[in-house]
Amino acid sequence: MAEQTFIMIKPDGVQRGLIGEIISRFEKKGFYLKGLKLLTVERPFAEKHYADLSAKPFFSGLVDYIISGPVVAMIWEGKNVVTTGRKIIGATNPAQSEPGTIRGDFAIDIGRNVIHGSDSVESARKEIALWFPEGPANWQSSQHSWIYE
Ligand code: PCG
Repeated sequence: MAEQTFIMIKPDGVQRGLIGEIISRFEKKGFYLKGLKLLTVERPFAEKHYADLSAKPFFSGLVDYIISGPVVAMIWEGKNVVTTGRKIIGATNPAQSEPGTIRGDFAIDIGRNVIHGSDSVESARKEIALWFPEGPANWQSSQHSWIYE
């Protein structure tokens, strides 16, 4: 199966009207959207998603932020999508994100960094299983041979 990643537009990205812009960047690159939902998650779910960070001092603030409004959860698919998706998103701290990246263009503070993307193929697998227990959508793009050699 082609590589997949989990991408989430956080509540600030939704409130600021960035959903279309963000989807557009992944879509125009040539990645395929294989899952999409707008939902508000509850505290235990957000704590599970960020379980690896539970010892960090910013953990409870991070969870408050993620449950503060709806998020857009997505599965994106394509060659190298985990690493390339992280490049499209930019560095975690927007102060270090390059212009041209999503965070470089649209964010200022690390605690309001608009978007999340899985940091490895293994985290992607876990995050997709958590957010999309029903699995990805099954469709193939008719543009495939115009994007891949
Ligand atoms: P994300 O979702 O890519 O991965 C973990 C998240 O924790 C990160 O984006 C930030 O939203 C958040 N985060 C990481 N480091 C810090 C920090 O030092 N302070 C705050 N407030 N949030 C952080």
